[in-house]
Amino acid sequence: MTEAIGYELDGDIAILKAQNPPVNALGHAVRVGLVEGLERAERDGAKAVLIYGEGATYFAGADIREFGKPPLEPMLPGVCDRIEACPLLVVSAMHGTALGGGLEVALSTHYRIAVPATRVGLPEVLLGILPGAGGTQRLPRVAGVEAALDMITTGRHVRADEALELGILDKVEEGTPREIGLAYTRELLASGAPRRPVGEMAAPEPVDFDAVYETVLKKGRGQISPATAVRAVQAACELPFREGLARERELFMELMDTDQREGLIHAFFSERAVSKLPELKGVEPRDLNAIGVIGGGTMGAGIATAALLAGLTVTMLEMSPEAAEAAKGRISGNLQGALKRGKISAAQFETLTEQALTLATDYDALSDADLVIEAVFEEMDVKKKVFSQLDAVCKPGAVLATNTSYLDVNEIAAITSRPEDVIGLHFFSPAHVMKLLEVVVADKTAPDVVATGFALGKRLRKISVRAGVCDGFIGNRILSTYRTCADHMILDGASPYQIDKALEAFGFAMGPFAVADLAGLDIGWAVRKRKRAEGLDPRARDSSYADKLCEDGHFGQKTGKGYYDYAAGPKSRVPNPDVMPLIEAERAAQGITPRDFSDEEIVRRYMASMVNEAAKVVGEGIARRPLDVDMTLLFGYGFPRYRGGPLKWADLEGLPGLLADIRSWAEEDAYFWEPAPLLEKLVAEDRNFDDLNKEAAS
Ligand code: T1G
Repeated sequence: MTEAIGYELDGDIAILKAQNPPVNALGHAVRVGLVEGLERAERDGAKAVLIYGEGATYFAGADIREFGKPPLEPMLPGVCDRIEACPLLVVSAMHGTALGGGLEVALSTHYRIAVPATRVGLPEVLLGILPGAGGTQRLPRVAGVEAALDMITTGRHVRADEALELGILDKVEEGTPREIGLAYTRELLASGAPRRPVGEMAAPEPVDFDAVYETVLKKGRGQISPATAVRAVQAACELPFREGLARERELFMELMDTDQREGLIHAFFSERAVSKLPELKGVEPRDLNAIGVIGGGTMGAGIATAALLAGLTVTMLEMSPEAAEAAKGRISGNLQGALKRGKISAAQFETLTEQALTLATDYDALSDADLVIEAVFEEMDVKKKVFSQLDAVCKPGAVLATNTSYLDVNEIAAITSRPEDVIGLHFFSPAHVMKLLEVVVADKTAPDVVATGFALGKRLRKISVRAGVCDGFIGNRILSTYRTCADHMILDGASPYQIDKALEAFGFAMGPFAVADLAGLDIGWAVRKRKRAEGLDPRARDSSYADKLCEDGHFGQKTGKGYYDYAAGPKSRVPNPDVMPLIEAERAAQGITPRDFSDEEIVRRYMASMVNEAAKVVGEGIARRPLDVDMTLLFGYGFPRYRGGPLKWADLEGLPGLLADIRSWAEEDAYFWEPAPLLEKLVAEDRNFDDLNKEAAS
């Protein structure tokens, strides 16, 4: 027997307990242990076998770290078939999260009991694959086709009470998995319950699979695993069980061999690795119970809402009682949304707005706060005034944070007597919804202040990314570059609408011009004005057609018109007819003869500019690892998850080809397309961004 599976005999019952922390992943040793355990139970003359998991959970799936490595027998489909065929009664007792291969193992046992807090699911499509150990054939037989299609194409985790209703579970009982498992198995033996192989159950009633396939494919916006999974479930209805399993395997192996699978697994592990910084090993964060927020506009109210929902007490500071009440109104509005979605109860709503939230108009109210986040107007003088006040009133050891999205955090810190306590915490709007948090580390920021920033991020369930100080940190700096690339293509002949269509086909929820309309064209306008005031490099291409749009009062969705006209509502945008004449006039003024762009070229240039700037960001140490950039773009800039992020995409595309394209475009614009030194270095050394991620992890 392997250590991964413990074996005991309790009377007539052989107990197989999984001991593979942290999540009892079904790695090779676990699979071997399960098969050997069954054989031993049969040899020992047991009447039944109970399978449960020690620690946090029942099996949470196949061991994802084994993907892409040479397969080791027994493989999971074989293990499930062996369990189902076992002549003894086999029972699963579940707790925690029985996911993927874990639920497939449970479905291959003859009876399933669980504790009430258990979640079950087949989330394989979220990893770019599909259930590959019988889940697409056994789940429809116990829960019906509709429920199976819903669970398999969404990957959602189903609560125990719903799983009981669906017939996935036979019983739900309070207690430990071992206790309820043993009691239930004895009950089954006493009642002479028969073995109940799911594979021998009747094939489920079919549905219109072509229609389901089309709907799921459209919803995937380019991700193919959910739609492919529909065809596997279809096989459960149309083919005998064994042939259905073979069809499932075929489709599983097809998906295993896709870039999307690589992209999604990169995203899975990177979102867990991004907040684990080697430099913070052993560094304890400071206390974090009471926080202050200065400025109750959209961002400040969103930050306060996220903190309240995370169980922190919040003091909201505004310049007047009216402004403070308005801030409270915004926060209540946000919390109403959480109430509507069932995230909080009416009683919790009351507690959060009436007890956990305090309004103030005097800085002294922040004297006891553990951490204060400033979210006031994005102007250096205003920020400096705020931080001088904070420096005067906040207790020693309080963390002073700025939510600036562009300004120099070192300059802000220098205005205080305690720059080591100053950090940037860059939230994204709406701050109580968007997952990304850039933790901006200034030159003098103390390690335990950085650790406190990450602790807050974890508490707010954010994806926290460490960023160094530069104009725009990681995300906005890279955004500014690929947006500039789009503007250049506009000048040279492409249209905003063609560019948006091409990037949406690539997988972005919205193209750059639709995003600009959503965020507000006045933001980009203010940035262009600031950069021009600071002095643009004479080699930089500039254009003013977007300024004219703003001068005419068109700021996008909030004014009803921008690049698009939203007269018929945000969802039914149509091109604003005023835009193209402005662009054509700009081209004429710059003496540019427009040319055609293919969608491929648009995507290639757009992505290459993103990758090139991202390589500069990593090369300069603004981002510690390439995966930090990937997670920033995934969780803050709508980058399609199934592509893993821009630098994962670049690795899959091949860095030499990208660099060659960048060098060829540098012949037409050496300033914008200056190749990133890191990109040149990696290509010269035949390495890629993933190599850097691995080195950083070792
Ligand atoms: N394989 C390997 N490592 C895993 C893992 C897995 N399946 N699941 C989690 N880990 C690691 C994770 O990287 C982290 O490591 C630690 O465990 C704790 O995880 C044939 C082929 C179970 C809900 O998709 O959704 O079965 O960072 O931080 O928030 O059909 O992990 O500490 O080094 O996420 O409490 C299907 C994936 C696989 C489930 C727990 N299963 N896991 O969440 O902890 S495909 C899944 C999760 C499959 C078969 C196919 C979550 C969780 P580290 P954590 P958590």
